[in-house]
Amino acid sequence: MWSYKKNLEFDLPVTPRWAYLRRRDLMKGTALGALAYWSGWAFAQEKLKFKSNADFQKVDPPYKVTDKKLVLSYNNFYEFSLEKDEVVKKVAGWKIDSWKLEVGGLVKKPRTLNLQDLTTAFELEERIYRFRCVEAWSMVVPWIGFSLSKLIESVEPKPEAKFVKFTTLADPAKMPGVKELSNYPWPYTEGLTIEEAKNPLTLMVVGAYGEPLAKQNGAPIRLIVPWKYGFKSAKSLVKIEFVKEQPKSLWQDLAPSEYGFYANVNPKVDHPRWSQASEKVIDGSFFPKRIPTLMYNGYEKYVTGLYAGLDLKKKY
Ligand SMILES: Nc1nc2c(c(=O)[nH]1)N[C@H]1C(S)=C(S)[C@@H](COP(=O)(O)O)O[C@H]1N2
Ligand SMILES: [Mo]
Repeated sequence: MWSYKKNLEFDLPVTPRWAYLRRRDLMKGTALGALAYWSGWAFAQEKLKFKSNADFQKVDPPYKVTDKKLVLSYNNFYEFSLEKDEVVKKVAGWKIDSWKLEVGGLVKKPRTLNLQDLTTAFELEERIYRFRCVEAWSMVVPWIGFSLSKLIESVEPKPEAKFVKFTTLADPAKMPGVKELSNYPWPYTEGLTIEEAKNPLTLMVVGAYGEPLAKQNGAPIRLIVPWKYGFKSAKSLVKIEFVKEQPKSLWQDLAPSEYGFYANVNPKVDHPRWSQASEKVIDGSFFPKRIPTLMYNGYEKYVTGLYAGLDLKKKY
């Protein structure tokens, strides 16, 4: 048995390396692009004094980066299919090239980002995050994106803005799940408090594994909130709105007894139908390992300040 405690000694269960990527150069695949990529990487590492990735790879299973092939083929994306292995096939004919992300609501400077803006308007970084689905499985993924806080700053929320509502695409013509699951309250929506949205861990993701985000992972842009159950990390966003009241998500609407607004990873509070005390590591094996689940998915020290008044034995 490996010792779990040992892992907690790592300063960050997040990324040991944050890289500031110049994606356009990188995507061109030029030598210069590669140089910018790697020098940016080294620079960030030095500045932030994180542990090198080589060390990181030696630690026990929960921190091993998940094989890219698994992240690309084991997906929850109900707009396409309820079957995890079907999503990758069903996104094949779906086109995302005329994408628009609208940012508005209670803000002074609403804006609309087109596909190119998504990867150029803000500095991109790579972060390796643990990812824990409410279904009690987990992965570790090297995402590329920008801090949502930067986008929030740029639109200047009004003081009345207390929550952020995220809306994702629901196109019945291109997304078979939207048509088939006709009792679902589409579109898929999610919400955060404005403090959660501004937390430095909250990422707007446009890539993974050094490449643009795959459609099955929520291209061209998705949310990643690593201390919450995976369903909060909405894929293929078309709208971000600043609102006064707590927004109701698709899952709260569909199954309020099972899915709350906060949905913070919490090993002490079970799902009504299964335990949340441990999780299956998605490693491609027939009998995957189970590891203990950590409070806030291991990101406790970054987020506890957000939940000072909450009783952690209760479901939210
Ligand atoms: N629009 C949308 N976003 C979504 C979902 C979905 O069905 N539709 N599933 C959620 C759930 S339950 C999980 S676990 C993650 C899965 O992300 P991945 O397939 O990239 O691992 O996406 C989340 N975001
Ligand atoms: Mo999930």
